[in-house]
Amino acid sequence: MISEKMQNAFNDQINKELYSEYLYLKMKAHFAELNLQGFVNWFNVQVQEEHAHAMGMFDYLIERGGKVELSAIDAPELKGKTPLEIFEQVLAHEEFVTSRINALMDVAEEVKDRAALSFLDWYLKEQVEEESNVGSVLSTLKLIGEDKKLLFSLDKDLKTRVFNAPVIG
Ligand code: OFO
Repeated sequence: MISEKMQNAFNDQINKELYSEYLYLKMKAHFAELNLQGFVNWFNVQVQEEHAHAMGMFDYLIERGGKVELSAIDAPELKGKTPLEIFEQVLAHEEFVTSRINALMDVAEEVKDRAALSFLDWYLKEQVEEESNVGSVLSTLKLIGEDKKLLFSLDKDLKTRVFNAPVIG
């Protein structure tokens, strides 16, 4: 049986993953307004990934005999309008999520929950990949600057991203 402290930490992270899904949905809608369909696709994949991250923890908590507690999801806010500003926000958000996964692992260590530690290892690796993916789009956006032709070419590239349902844990 999972400890109450570990259970609460997982429930808190489920909320954060669902917030991530919500934030990326907001960004998807923003790019739909700009009619940048490749960006829309990129965020659509991101939304599905975040949902999978939340559900991975949701199912794990149940498997461990814990209780899922769903709390209110904050309304997401955009901190800018341009693709560059949006991706700066995405990177900052992913760095925040990485810090929360680390904090969750700290709790697992504290309560000596080795099973949870091993489960969370997948999330830690996923965060490295997430930060790297986002960082790569951000670097391209910095190179593009104000060049609209290059922006449309990036938009075309982002259209090719596909969602592969992750095998978590
Ligand atoms: Fe769940 O990885 Fe992004 O936030």
